[in-house]
Amino acid sequence: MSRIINRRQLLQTGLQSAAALGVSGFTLPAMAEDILVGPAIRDAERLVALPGKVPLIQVYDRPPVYETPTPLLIGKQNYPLTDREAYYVRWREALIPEIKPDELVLEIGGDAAVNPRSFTLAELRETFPETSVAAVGACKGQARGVVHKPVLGGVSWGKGDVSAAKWTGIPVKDVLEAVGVRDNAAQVAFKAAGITIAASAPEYWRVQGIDEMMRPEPLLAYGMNDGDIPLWNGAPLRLVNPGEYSPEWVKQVVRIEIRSQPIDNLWAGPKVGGPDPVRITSFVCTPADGTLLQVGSETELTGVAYDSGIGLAKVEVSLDEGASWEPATMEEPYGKYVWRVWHHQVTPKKKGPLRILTRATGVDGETQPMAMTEADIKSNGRRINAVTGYATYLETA
Ligand SMILES: Nc1nc2c(c(=O)[nH]1)N[C@H]1C(S)=C(S)[C@@H](COP(=O)(O)O)O[C@H]1N2
Ligand SMILES: [Mo]
Repeated sequence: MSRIINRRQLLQTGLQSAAALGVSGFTLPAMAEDILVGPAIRDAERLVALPGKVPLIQVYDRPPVYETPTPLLIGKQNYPLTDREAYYVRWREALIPEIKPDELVLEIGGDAAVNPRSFTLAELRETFPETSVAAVGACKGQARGVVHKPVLGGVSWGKGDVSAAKWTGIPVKDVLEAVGVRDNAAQVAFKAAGITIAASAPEYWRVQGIDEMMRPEPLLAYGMNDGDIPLWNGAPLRLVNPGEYSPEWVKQVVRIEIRSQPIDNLWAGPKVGGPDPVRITSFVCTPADGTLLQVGSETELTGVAYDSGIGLAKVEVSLDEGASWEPATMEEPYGKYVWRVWHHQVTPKKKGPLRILTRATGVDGETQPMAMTEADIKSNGRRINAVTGYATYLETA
């Protein structure tokens, strides 16, 4: 379902929608005549399949915003990565074009580029070395729809606005160096192909600092889990920045600008983006929230834990609100930037609601805070990793 609302209606109801789309923090410019957006419709019980995807939790249908049910996060095809068909989906575009790999032309320019030029995908693949990296892609505001009452602003996500995949592509750095970076370069801006839901800002741009983009990790990816990237996840070319939150991982990149000045664009915001490392986080994937367990019978919890690439030392589980913790069994790491799967056996002793807390600790001693901080709440949970926020609620009979 979708609808077009006018400016007056936008003022009445739309600002909430705008906030729900993650544009809170920006005042919509006076030119914003229309914003094309459906109502927030998240219902964890209602799964909808996009073409080529398995049924996911539909948070919005327009623009497409779908979260992965936690039991599907750890996939089968490239264990423990998420299957391509189950990887979560998040767009601000009202119009998402289908671009075939041989149709893509990537333009590179900007006032701080020495030799602006364009590349076809074939030229990119011939010119630059291919590399792969497996990484967790975590939306900011992960789980924000379930961590706090009253519900925080922004997209009301559950826990599944995160996934893991192996991305194949070419280092951004190599492409920037080939074009030439002037000394006054401050930021790199990435533009998507589609048209956004905001009439005042139809182009979708995101920016990263030049230093951030000259690191070896950021990739322009054209492959996912040894196959093609699904349209919904940004085919034919997307930015991937391992270890960093994924709002800047622009999908369907068609233009890159190396700039001396910040770009004026609603979505890019006034600031130069990054670095923005993923905070240490853990939660239970199976059984799913709400599952009914039998008192006295053993159940295996399986979950994930991840950070920005520093490394995990342990994951612990508490059945008594954090009074005592038991260590979970961790699987071997798959890669520095990917989650680690862990397991833990529990035997519920009494009937009723059961709240399970999990806590990951890094090799540097960094751990998840028990509760959300004021700063977390003020920022609408944009980088939330509180233990109580990711609690799992089960029922026992
Ligand atoms: N073109 C485009 N790229 C985008 C976005 C978008 O709205 N449009 N959203 C960003 C955000 S906020 C997230 S969390 C990730 C989601 O990637 P996914 O849809 O592959 O899960 O894409 C990023 N790249
Ligand atoms: Mo996001």
